[in-house]
Amino acid sequence: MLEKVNSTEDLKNLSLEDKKVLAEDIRKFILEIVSENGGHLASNLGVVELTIALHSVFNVPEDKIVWDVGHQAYVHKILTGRKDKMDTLRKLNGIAGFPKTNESEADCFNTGHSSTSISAALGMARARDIEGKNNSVIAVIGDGALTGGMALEALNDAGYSGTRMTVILNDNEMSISKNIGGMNMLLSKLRTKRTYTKSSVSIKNMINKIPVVGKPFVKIVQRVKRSIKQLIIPKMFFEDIGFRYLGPVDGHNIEELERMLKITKELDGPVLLHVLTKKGKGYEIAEKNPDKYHATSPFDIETGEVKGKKGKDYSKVFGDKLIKLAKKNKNIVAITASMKDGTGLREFQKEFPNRFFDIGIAEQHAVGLAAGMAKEGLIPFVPIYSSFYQRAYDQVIHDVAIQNLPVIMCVDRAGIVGADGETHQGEFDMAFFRLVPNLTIMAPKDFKELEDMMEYAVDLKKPVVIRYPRGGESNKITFDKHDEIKSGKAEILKDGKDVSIIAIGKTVARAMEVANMLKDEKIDAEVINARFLKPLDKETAIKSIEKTKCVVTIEDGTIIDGLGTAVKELITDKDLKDIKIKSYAYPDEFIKHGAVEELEKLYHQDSKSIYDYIIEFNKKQNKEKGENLKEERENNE
Ligand SMILES: Cc1ncc(C[n+]2csc(CCOP(=O)(O)OP(=O)(O)O)c2C)c(N)n1
Repeated sequence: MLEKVNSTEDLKNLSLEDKKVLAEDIRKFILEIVSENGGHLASNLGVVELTIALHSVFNVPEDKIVWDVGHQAYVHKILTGRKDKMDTLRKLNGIAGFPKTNESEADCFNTGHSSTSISAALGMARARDIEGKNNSVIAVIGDGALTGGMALEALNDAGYSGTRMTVILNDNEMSISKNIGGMNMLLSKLRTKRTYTKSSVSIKNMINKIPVVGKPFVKIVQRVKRSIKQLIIPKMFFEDIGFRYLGPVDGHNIEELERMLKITKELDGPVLLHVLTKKGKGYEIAEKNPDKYHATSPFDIETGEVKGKKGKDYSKVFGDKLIKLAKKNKNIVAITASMKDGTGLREFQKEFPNRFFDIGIAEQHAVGLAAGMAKEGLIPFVPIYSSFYQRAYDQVIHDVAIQNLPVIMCVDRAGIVGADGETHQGEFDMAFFRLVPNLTIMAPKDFKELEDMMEYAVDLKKPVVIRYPRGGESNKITFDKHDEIKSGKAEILKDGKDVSIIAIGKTVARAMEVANMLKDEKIDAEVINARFLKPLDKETAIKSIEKTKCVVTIEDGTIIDGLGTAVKELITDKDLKDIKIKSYAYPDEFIKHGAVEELEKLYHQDSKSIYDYIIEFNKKQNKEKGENLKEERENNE
């Protein structure tokens, strides 16, 4: 059936039975693609029928479908003309893992971060009304994403505004792991609404049968009736804030879904359609472990086993070390914004259930909460991915830094992360944290240094940022030397006289690699592991730069306002003369998706590019030196 469907027009011509066959074909197809390329599996398997129904009832691009997070948009991509390119999913220059307006006009809005869809959809609906158009606007949001503050802000506005739009709540009871929080409690009541409605009817009947003796009793009965209704028909939450609530509907029943979607199309004002789906639907291994197959590396379809050995990574090292620290210090607590697996906290939760807080997809709240805890004497560790720390920027400044509170902000997935692309690349954290007063910012060169930095951070009793990359240590360079971490002190890993290479975090290994390559060319590089972006070890940097007169900085982040900028500022501030400086960092643009190694080459951040530059520079310098000598000799003659 999938062969016959190349567009949403083809889909609309299918019978219900054909659509059911199509759903199974799509599942197989997604399984094949994701098992090869890696990607978001369970969420996509869960929305196959929903997406078929949406495209059967609505017409894109006139109608707008905004996918929250956008990780579940593979089915939408398959149905909107990208089927034949799906084998390039998440690859360099291939189909992106998230909606992209520049990829297809069917993608009406870029997403990647959670909880943005209702705001964007409401914006589109208001634009439609002002422009006098008539199209439908739909936000598809998961129950996990609904825990994000921005989604709740948007519901608040949309409900009150009365604007015609539909919010489809795709409720699978899961965020990446089990969903949590008060909103989840409300949804679990709604999920069983039919039974509640039945009991509501019988209770009403019962109350009506009570013989009424006098007016006061009638009033009491009425009040009781109202409060029982509130209690047993929880849909009232959405209705009370201005939405028409429909559902819950079986999200794997295409016929039922289409029927309900047609109703939403006809209704005026904001509608919330509650759809119940199963994450991983149709692939038993993922159904049983939806968290493991939320996002996955390539895997074997038969066994579900992830292909290629996955070694230890920074998140695991972080989680293990945190347990050790927490055993020694009872004030240490951990907070996650719905990412306990990604950030390595699963074991910590088991070990210290009372000192672990999964607070939903709510990065702002995570940091605000940490600030409150720190104020009262706790030491909160808050691991959040670099790109999601963007959400909590004001909380870092307003709640943590101004009050100089000892919150330890661990920036996981810092730097280029690869296949998830521009919304997920962690290229900005050094830049946006560097300008915040009171922050100490560090990045470790390897696992051991991450552990040392965590210990140092606990002792410091001030706000600290520790950034570390996705994945593991360099497999080319290992470090034996680990100087004690001292405030604002860099570490000289190799003495040299020809060029100073100053690097931070993951790129320190690259600096060593380049230095080793340069040895063969008789170029003697000094390698400095900066360790601290802030405070920068100015003394060590100046001493080295004055010796070599040539400095190369390397960092895994944007060119603006990172290590390179800090060293340039130093050279200008100290008025160091005749210094040549070259900074390796990512350009002032959003970095697209592709494998990390490919992107490093593409943006000339790999060892070979740095090596080539230094060789070229050295040649030029030698030539200039030669010419200067020649000139001197001629002048003397
Ligand atoms: C701001 C932000 N924080 C964290 C994430 C990581 N993340 C991606 S999907 C997801 C869970 C989403 O759950 P839900 O909305 O219920 O969708 P489902 O996958 O269950 O369909 C999380 C936490 C993100 N994309 N954006």
